[in-house]
Amino acid sequence: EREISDLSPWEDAQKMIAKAGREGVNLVWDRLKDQTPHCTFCEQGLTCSKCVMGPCRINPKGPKKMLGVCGADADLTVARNFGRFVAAGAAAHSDHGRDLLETLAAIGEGKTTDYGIRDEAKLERICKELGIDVEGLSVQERAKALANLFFEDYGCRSHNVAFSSRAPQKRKDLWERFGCTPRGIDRDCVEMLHRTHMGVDCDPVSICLHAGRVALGDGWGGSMIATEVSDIIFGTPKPVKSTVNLGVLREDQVNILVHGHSPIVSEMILAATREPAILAKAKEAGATGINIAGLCCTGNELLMRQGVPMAGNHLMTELAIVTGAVEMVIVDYQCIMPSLVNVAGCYHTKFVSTSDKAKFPGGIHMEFNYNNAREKAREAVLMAIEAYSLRDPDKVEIPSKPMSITSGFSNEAILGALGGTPEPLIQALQAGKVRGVVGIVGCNNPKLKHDHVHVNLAQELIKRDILVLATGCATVAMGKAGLLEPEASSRAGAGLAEICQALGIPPVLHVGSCVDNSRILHICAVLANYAGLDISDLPVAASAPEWYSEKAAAIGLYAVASGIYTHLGLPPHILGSSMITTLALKGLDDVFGACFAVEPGPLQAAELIDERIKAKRVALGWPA
Ligand code: NFS
Repeated sequence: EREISDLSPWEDAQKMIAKAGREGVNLVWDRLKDQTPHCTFCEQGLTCSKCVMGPCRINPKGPKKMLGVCGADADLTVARNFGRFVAAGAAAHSDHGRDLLETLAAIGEGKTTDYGIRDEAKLERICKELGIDVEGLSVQERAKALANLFFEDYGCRSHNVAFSSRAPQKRKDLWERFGCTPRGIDRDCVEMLHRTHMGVDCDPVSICLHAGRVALGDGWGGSMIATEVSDIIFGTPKPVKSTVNLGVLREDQVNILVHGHSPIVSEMILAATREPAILAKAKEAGATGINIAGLCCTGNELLMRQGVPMAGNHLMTELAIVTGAVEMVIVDYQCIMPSLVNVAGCYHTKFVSTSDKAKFPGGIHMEFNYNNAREKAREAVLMAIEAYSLRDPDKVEIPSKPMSITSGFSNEAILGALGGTPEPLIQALQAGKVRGVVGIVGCNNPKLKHDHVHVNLAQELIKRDILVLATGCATVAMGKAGLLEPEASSRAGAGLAEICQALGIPPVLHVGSCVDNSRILHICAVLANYAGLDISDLPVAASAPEWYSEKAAAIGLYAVASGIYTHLGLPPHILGSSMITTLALKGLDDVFGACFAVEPGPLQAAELIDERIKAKRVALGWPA
């Protein structure tokens, strides 16, 4: 039996878990308990239900069931499952990117007045970077030309996705050598489904290398397109102050939570809450205003660009509703637990879905598109205002005081703070004031104590003069621990503290949502290109300490395939194959110059990462 204090270290989470218990609300931890112990075949990746001769469970130790009905052994079964796992994650990021792209095309073709271009300079810069002749083209024509170029990246005729041109030449050569150059984003995902159909690719290593290609098509393709096009449409982030935890909810206001991933819907909801006529309605209903706060990555998108407060990360999504203070949760897609509809049903909370590809029975569906988004957003906010009168004050408990944070560190902002060139950062790295840079990214997983690994790993790394970049749900953990404020430099080692104080920045920089891990790839490429190195030569690493999702697996794999050593707090379902496990933990080093490490303990993980950073520094002739 796990005590509440074993589930989460935070006051807001603990109080809401207790409240849910009193009010009979079923939570993710209850369901995990019911599901434990898990099927050991599934845990090891040794089940196959991809055809109807099965389903099969492979027992590599034998003597019976060593092969599936088709003859697939443990290695092939694990590889097929993992390949599809990565492809699903890459598909999710890339399809999200496609929605931004379709919006960009609609702007370019004059089909929408609801959306426009907020960062014309970035549009121009990226057009030029990718070889579009912008001379004489209007902003609208540029948007259209860039959209058309990116649409090609999704198809099957491009030799490589456009942004792979950002990678160092050595990296691109290596991708060519191993057949990992990402071609079409959709093509490579589809090809993974094809290869893993019964009787196609029966070589586990070949499937894994293609998984690398699929993942690279996400990192340098779909995700990077999502990031850059979001900046073009909604603005490139600049440092901004905000707040985090369930204390951002307001007892005296209409609370609307945006949840999901794309900024397309959440930006419109935010805009609607700022309209005077709508605000007046909220006041008529007895509220002092409308409070919008974020969950998960669409929250990160609004936080980065607009300074909108974050209510919580993945494991806080049910608990946010348990406060009884939320009038509406409005979602697009990804990481939205289906249970939220039931939790919302225990309170007065309206649950609204907005995408035709993500419907939730029991919720309210309001389909948003680029023609009706502004109107639909108004409708939704008015519905939330109506719900305010249904709030039961006896059920309301806002459990904590908000923590303050700084966000908005896009690469443009980081390089801007450095005077427009990576030179000062290279110098700091060379001198060992900043010994390395680590991206701590990804989710929460109820199998692990909430945010525990995120926070303790980050604290340990900054102590060792390693700068941390945070994205996704890791961000909320960092914020709650006070690590996203410049004052946290006092918790860093002397060298990192000096740099942070000189620049007025925190030792943990929030660089965005999960698709914005592409910003980390990009800045690694900028550093490597500037120093004439490959990414795998740099003293950098990544960590997804509490990951759960297919998307996180795609991110981990594109990081490794890009040359970035990557720590995971939990293994993917591959342990049933010693061949694939050895490949992941060692063999990939010989292919990509980087591999995975699996370690649930934060201090041990910090040690592993530090060892790797030391080795890279020594190889460069820099002080360890
Ligand atoms: Ni990333 Fe962001 Fe969070 Fe995990 Fe889900 S919200 S896309 S997948 S849970 S970090």
